[in-house]
This record gives sequence, structure tokens and C-alpha cells, in this order.
Amino acid sequence: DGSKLWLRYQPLSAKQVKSLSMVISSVLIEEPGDCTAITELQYAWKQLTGKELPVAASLKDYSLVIGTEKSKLIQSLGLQKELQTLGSDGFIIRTMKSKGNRITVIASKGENGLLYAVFNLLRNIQLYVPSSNILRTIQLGSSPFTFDIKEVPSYKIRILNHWDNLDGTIERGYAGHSLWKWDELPGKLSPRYKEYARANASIGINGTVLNNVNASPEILSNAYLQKVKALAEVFRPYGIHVYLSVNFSSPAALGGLSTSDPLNEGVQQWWKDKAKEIYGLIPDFGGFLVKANSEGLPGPQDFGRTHADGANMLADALKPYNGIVMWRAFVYKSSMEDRAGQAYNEFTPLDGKFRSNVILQVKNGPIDFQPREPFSPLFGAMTRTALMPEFQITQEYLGASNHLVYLAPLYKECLESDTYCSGEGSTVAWVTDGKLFPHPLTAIAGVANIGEDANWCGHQFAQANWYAFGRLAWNNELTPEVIADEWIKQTFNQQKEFVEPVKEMMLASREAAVNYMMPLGLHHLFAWGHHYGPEPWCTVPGARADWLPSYYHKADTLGIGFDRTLDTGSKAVGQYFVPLRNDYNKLKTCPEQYLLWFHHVPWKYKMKSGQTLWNELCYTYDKGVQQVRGFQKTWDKMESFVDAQRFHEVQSRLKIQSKDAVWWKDACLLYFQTFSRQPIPYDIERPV
Ligand code: GCW
Repeated sequence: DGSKLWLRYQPLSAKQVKSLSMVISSVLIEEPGDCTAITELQYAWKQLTGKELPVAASLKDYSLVIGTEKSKLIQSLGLQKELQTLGSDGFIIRTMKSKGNRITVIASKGENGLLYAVFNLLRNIQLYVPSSNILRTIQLGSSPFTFDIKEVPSYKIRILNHWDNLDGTIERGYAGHSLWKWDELPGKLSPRYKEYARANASIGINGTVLNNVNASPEILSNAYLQKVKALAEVFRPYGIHVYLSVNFSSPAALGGLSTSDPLNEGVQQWWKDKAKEIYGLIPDFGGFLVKANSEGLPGPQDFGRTHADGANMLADALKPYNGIVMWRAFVYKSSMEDRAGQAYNEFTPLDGKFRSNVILQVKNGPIDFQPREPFSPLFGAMTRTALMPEFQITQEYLGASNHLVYLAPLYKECLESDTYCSGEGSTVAWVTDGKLFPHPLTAIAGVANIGEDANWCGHQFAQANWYAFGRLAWNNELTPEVIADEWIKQTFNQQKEFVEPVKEMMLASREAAVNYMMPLGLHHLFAWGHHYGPEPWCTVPGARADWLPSYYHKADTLGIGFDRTLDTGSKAVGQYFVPLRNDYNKLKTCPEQYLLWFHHVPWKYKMKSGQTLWNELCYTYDKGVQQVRGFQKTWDKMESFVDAQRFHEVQSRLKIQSKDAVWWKDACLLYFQTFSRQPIPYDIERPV
């Protein structure tokens, strides 16, 4: 079953255990003594080899030496200076010689680093321990089966955002109800809390926002803070800090004040008192996440103040305790202004006005977690403000937990996008991870896809998206290929006949979803409210225009697409740096994957393939359908490699996905055909 996620530690073969014992045969730990890293190491070792790893009293051949910079042994190995460069979470795993002994050293500055190192070591052992007697070099070392690993995470804060409500439901959650049993807390602790913390620590996640950004003021009541404290205590040994989403009107709604104006002294004091109360209970509390003046939520603008006024007031309250504010830039109003350009227009004038413990949390694209969007132009545009990317792991716009869509390619596409803000090479990754602008804060957030389903994420393959987010947050240079490979091998098995086709399927799956849902830059063709299926024709009397698909596709008899160009359109393209601005602005140079995002294009426009736009749309939708049928065939062949439960679960969901893909194709093509007035080519699977 899927409950163990990627932490299955399947037993190594006798040969593998033998080769491993030629590298590590005992463990020696001086400082910090008892710690989660050691518990995890021993647990996994037993699973992998069938035996405990003997604890040595002194250094000998094949010792695994573990310690922080405080350890005398680590100091005697001359690693101290190097450890200073690793920050609190970084680590070294290195094979060395000491007094004639061949040893492996795991060292870090703080205890969290050791935890990440142990999980790294265990991953390497599982993925690369040679199955023959011939010892091999793993990672970067030069002698046989040598470790020479030094890692420092890309982002200081690697955080999940749970959109979990206090009544146990999850906004956009597709894996059952919330893991957090608010009614049982703080008295009763579900065993899954610890499992959750372990899983996160194993991929380097070090923070979690427990509650929905559409936040209930109640979360800050003392009764709830006691519950939060109980969770924080379970998470602490795994290096996970707890954060909360807060409602900006809490002083009025919860505290009974007459206002929540951030410049009001009573309001400021209320937040200061609240911070004191929180830190009295949870000394390592991380801070607040705030959705303000967005989708009807309260915020500083209700009082004629700016986002900076609001964020800074909270930041000042948290500052004495080293807490931070993650202030979301996901704002848009029902107005004549193009929604895609609104966040940029609202936030860029505030650049430089935020406190140093404020970070702006920016969704990867300018609209809303669509199957494909260009990156948000805010990245690179605010050089004096710390910015963090927000990705969605839960598949609100990607088939919920019915569709197999591996999201590492989507995350990576954004991180790798060149903003050109400081010339070529100014990628979103570099803009946000501190390489280009030295902000004291760096962070990255993922909206969690976790619920109380036995397999945690609804779809077995949705676990890969949680895994991929964590791995990219740790190292934004990893490739989707490497991450998929790691995940498949740990979650299923290492047989090449399984790993290769399944990896190929995963890597193709995001593009397939784009193809059958909204190719060529189309966006937001989703059904009203639930965002699962297609409804490009949707009309709702009295509804906001920007909540209807017609706002985004703008199909008419002349063509289709949103004109965001400088001359005839909304001008939102002007928010990108040169050369993107010019490239996107011109029909001829705009990448076709963003064509209908930036342009209203005639149906008969000639695409690079030589096809008309209309035909290209038809072929691309059809391609998406055929890709999913291909995934079904691939998976069917995997039956003998997987346990029956997981095999059937995935198989049945792929059936739904392929039916849905046809539904998307037929719905969109038949609807758009009423405008294009062109025939659907005979060589595609035609609507029935
Ligand atoms: O797109 C919207 C989602 C909302 C969500 C919002 C946000 C939490 O449909 O459900 O609210 O994004 O990110 O704040």
C-alpha cells in the first residue's frame, strides 16, 4: 500500500549488505548523543540489513562517525572550518582516513543538518549500493564506494502550506479530510503526525503552515494555540517549524477591538500581545502567512493602508522572537484591469518598503496555478524585497487526485525561467534563492496535497509531487528526471523494466495534461467553482467577469486568446524585462506554448508546424488524449512489478483520466468550433 510513501526501506540483498559492510560497519556518535538522526538511521538500517548498526566505543575501520561541530571527534578531523560555510541545515558526508582507519563522516553545524544527512545517506544506500561484490564509486568520490557529498539547501525556509480548515475540510484538498484532528487535540495525538514530520524531514522540508490562507480568526484563540503547540512538539524533533495563516481582522473579530487598522496603536498592541502568547507556548514558532485584500478577505486596504503597512505591523510584532511574515501577492480585483497584471501593479511600487522579516509569497504564474503559465513578472521586478515562489502541489487545476500529473517539470519550468532582470541568467531560482539579491530570508512554499487518505495524497503518483517539491526546495538544480528516478526506486522498486517506462510516463504527464486541457497558452477554461472539468462556455448570471472562462479565452469568430500586447492589448506583456517583453509581444516570436496567453490569434493563423491555429488546436487536444491512452498501456504492462492494490488503484484512475481527457478535447473543440466554424480534421479521434 502507499502509506509508507518513499520511506519503505526494502531489504537489501545479502550481497548488497556485504558490500555495505565494507564501507560502514559501526556507528560512532559523540555529540549530540540521542537525536532523531540516530533513531532514523538505526530504524532504517534494521529494515535494510536486518540488523542493528553496532555502536562503537572508539574509532575503527569502517566507522560511521556522526557529529555536529561541537563534537571533539569532528573537530579533530579538521572539518570545523568547512562546517561554518554550511549554515544550520547543510551537511557533509565524506569518506576519510583517520589514524589509519577508513571511515565515513557525517557532520553538520546543527542537529537538523545531521537529520538531513542521514536521510541523504539512506537514500544513497538504497539507490546506489552495488549489488555485486565489485565496489563502485558513488556520488563524487574517487576511490571505490566513496562518499564525498556536501549539501547546502537552496532555500532557508522550505515550507508546506495546508489549506486546512478548522472544521476538518480542506480547500482544494483531494485526499480526504485534514490530518489535523482539531477536536482531539491537544489531548490525543494521532500517530500520523509523527509520520508526517518524518516524511517531510526526509526530503528537507522544515516548515508547515497548518491552516488555510482563507483563515479563521479562531486559530489564534488560546484554545487553538494549545492544539498548535501539541503539533509543534511532535514536529520539533524533525526540524519542522510551525507557522499559522492569520486573518487580518483578528483584532476585531477575535479580540473584540473596534478596528483592525494596522496603524492603530491598540491593534498593534493586540498583535504584540498575541505574539507573546504564541511564543510563550511555542518558542520556535515560525511566523504568519497572510492572504489580505484578496478574494474578499480583509486587509490593510480596508483602512486605507498599504500591503506594506499591514505586513510591517505584523513583522514588528514577531521580530523580537525572530518570527517572519509571508505576505501573499495573490491579489486581484474585479475591474477593467487585466487580472494577470494586477499583482505587479499593486506590489512593485512598494518595493523596499517591507521590513527585513517580511517575504512576499508569489504564485509561480500571474493568474492561478494553471496547467501552464508564464512565470509571474513580479519575479525579478522587486529587487529590494525578499520574494518566495508558491507552487501548488495539490492538483486544483490538474485533475485533482484522479489524474496522474507529475509536477516537477512545471516547478522546474518556472524556476529555470530567465527573468532577465539583471541580464541573461537571472532565473526565477536565482532571483529567489539569494544568489542574485542578498536578502536575509529565502523561502519556497508548496500548497500541500496531503490528507487523511491511507496513501496520504489520493493518487499514488501524487506522492511524487510532494516528494518533488521537497527535493527542489532543497536543491533547485535537481532535474525532474533525477527526482522521478529517486522517487520510483524508493516507492516501488528498482527493476529497470519498471523504472524506465514509468519514469517516461511521469515525465510526459504534465505536457499531456496541458495538451488535453488547455494547450497553446489557453488558461482557466475550468468549470465553475470546483475547477475539475471543462466549461469554456460557462455563464453565471451576476458573476464576476474574471471568474468566467470567456474572460480568458476570448474566443470569437475572428480568433481566440487574450491580447496582452502593448499596442492593442492589456499591455501586461510590458511587465516582463527585455527581451521577453519584445519576444512575447510579437506574434511571430512569442513561444507557441504561450501564444494564446499573450495574443488574440486568427483561427487561420499559420503555426510553426504549417497547420492553421484551429487545426493545431485539434491535433494538440488529440495528442493529449493519445498520450493518456499510452500511459494506460504502459501501466498495464507493469502489473507484475507492483502490488495488486497499488496497481489497480493507479489503473482505475488512469481510466478516469483518459475518459476525462476525451471529455476535455470534445468539450473544448466542439465549443470553440462554434466560433472557428472550421471542420475538425478527420485524422484525429473525433468527438462523438
Ligand atoms: O485559485 C484560488 C483557489 C482558492 C484559493 C486561492 C488562493 C485558498 O481557487 O481556493 O484559496 O486561489 O490561493 O488564495
